[in-house]
Amino acid sequence: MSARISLTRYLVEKQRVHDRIPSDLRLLLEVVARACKSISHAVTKGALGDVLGSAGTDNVQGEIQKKLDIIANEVLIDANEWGGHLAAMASEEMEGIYVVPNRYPQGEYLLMFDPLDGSSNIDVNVSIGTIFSVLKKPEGAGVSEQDFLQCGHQQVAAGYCIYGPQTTLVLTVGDGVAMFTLDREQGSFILTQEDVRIPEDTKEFAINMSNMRHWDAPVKRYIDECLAGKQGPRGKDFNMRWVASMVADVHRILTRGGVFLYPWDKREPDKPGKLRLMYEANPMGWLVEQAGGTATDGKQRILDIQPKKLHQRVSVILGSKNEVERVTGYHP
Ligand code: AHM
Ligand code: MG
Repeated sequence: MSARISLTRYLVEKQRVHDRIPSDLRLLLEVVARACKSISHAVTKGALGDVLGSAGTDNVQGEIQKKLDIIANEVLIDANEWGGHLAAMASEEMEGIYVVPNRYPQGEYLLMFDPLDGSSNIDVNVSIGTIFSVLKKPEGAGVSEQDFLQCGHQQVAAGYCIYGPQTTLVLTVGDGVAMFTLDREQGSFILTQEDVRIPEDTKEFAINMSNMRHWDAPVKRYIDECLAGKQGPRGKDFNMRWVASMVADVHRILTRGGVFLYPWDKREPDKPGKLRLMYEANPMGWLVEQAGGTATDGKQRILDIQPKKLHQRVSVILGSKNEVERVTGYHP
């Protein structure tokens, strides 16, 4: 029987053999994985664990919080605050940053997360997930929100954990993408795929079609051409998928290719998009690039956008290289 490689062993080897990550970052990733395991347990319990439904509160973005949004946020904070590897955390569910309390040692990393992505799918038993991004804290005393405002290309680790038919942790530390499936009997994540690659071409797109009348001309043109199929300018039939959990849509793209779009639209013209740059677009953009795909906002590489605010929103087009380049090329 070939030896199963656990996430712990994978990370130890990344540190010891490949000298790819320092021990503090290894610990951080182990702790995030442990928190995801615990969120996965809560998700699986569903109604039996009284975790479904609304919490009756709004988050900083004015979105109704679900019970699981809050549970997942607390699990991640409780797991990460005492280990000494972090200086501060930031989350979709918290307005400001969470500085590690004085009673614990301060580390040199910053962790950002969307604790429960795909909130609208929680109660209907469809895949959801946790997205995370890790940055190095800039030199200097203390820690502030400003320290988080780094471009996505400065991330030192990023990933997500999808809670679906399987619980799968997907990770990059900048040398490719690896996937780990949770073995529930053993209680550990086991390496199930390395060197994940996204095919450069695809016949599958993902977009919320109900917003079509609000789109800008370049996105409308791209989707119109896909819909025209074999008889249209693309000369091939396209398939469509939209899970409405970014983790699930990105996971499918990492698995079999495709293109994902959540573009700016005219519903709220002052907002640059729906998805958040720091803890959704940046980590997903980096994973996609690490798997050979491309991620842009229609004009520029997502990872090169200089963030101005923690909860900044952004237009997102990512996935199979040739499709993302095509739709980006349609933008003036
Ligand atoms: P959330 O972080 O509050 O769950 O919102 C983000 C989600 C993404 O996972 C998904 O791609 C998108 O919102 C779906 O939006 P819509 O319901 O407009 O299709
Ligand atoms: Mg989200």
